[in-house]
Amino acid sequence: IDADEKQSQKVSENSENDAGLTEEEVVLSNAIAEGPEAEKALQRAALILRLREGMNSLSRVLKSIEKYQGSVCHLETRPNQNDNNQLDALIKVEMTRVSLLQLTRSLRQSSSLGHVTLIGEDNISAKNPWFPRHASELDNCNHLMTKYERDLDMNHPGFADKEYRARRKDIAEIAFAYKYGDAIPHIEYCETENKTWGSVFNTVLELKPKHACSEYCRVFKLLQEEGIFTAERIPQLEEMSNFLKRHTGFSLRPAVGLLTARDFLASLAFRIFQSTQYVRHKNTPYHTPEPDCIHELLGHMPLLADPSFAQFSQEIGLASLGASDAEIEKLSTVYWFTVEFGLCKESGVVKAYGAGLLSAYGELLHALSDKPELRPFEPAVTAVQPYQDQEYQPIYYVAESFDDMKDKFRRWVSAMSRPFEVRFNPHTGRVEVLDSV
Ligand code: HBI
Ligand code: FE
Repeated sequence: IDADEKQSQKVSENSENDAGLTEEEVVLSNAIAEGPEAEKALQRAALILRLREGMNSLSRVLKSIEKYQGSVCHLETRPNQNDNNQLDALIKVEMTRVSLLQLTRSLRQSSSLGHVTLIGEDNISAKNPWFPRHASELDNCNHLMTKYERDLDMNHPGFADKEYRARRKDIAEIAFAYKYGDAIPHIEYCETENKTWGSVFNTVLELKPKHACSEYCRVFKLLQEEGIFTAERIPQLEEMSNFLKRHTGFSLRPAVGLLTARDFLASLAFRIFQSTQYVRHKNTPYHTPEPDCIHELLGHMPLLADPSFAQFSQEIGLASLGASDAEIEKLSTVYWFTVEFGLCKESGVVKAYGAGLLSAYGELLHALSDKPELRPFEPAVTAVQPYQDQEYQPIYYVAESFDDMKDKFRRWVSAMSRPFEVRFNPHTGRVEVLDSV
């Protein structure tokens, strides 16, 4: 799963505003109201532009940026979906506020001349970043990775299957319509879908006693006893959510597909897991290029009912709120090597706890064979480890225990550059911000 995530991450995290590509009136949100010091300070901003004359427009835009003494920190373009002669561009610039104001004014004027349209801009200010303060605001945190945004990708196993695509569309509608506080809609899974679940369920059933960590096995058994985990039917997200609430206060909300790391991690801060509700294609029961509900239910849910693991998950989420893009990248790498592909030790024996392992037996057997390299989990090191999302991992990180992992993670996070701290208040369900500078 999570294929091509790295490549698509940057585009999607920043091109949120282009969803409908409406040419809305853009207002520069930060007025120059903070005195001469603030005026001199460099600030970053992301501009999203439609280049009506392709590369020609691009060079004109770059010249304007230069004219206002800005520097370009990041630039990417892609052909416009409706008109291939036009380009959509994301340009991150660094410049003073005054210059930025002048630049955006000039770009808006160019818009009227026709060669470029300023679709959106976002002042990336380290001082005042937006992030959700309450779970209800997660209604705004469901941006998809672009790869699967519209229709299924050509290499997707379900690409040529009309019926499958229609099914995916119906289930996607439910997630799009979902709002905080709603009950998670019931999905009537068909026989084929339940059969696919059954195949994966039975392999997990067979492999877990030997290879899964004790926390996973403990909750798995509970889920069986409650009749939620059976080989016959896919559990409903609503019943699973209620189960989790009783054990750790975690709950679920339906997600349309692979979300951006920032949005996905933010929900964890509120002990909410954004879970897909659709099922992988029937022809590839043991593989899915993106998360599906079989992966979420069999891989993630059991451990979210474990108190120590739930705490660790929430702390990754809290660390992500208001973090810089570079830090989000590190946090999602830590997430990758722990929540998705983590191994741990139990009386000297290595076991799996990562969801990507526990819901995919091929990689599970590979991880616990003598082929990959195993290293001790060390956040600072793990966070910068390049990773594989197309083939099995060559390296895995092994935790001593969930508590140890959490302690190490906490120590590492406290050294992050964020100029404030956050705390989750369980009584109000709100994230409180504590200024530390
Ligand atoms: N989105 N729906 C969904 N499910 C995930 O498991 C998921 C995601 N987006 C990103 C992600 N996982 C991770 O790989 C990290 O980048 C946080
Ligand atoms: Fe996952």
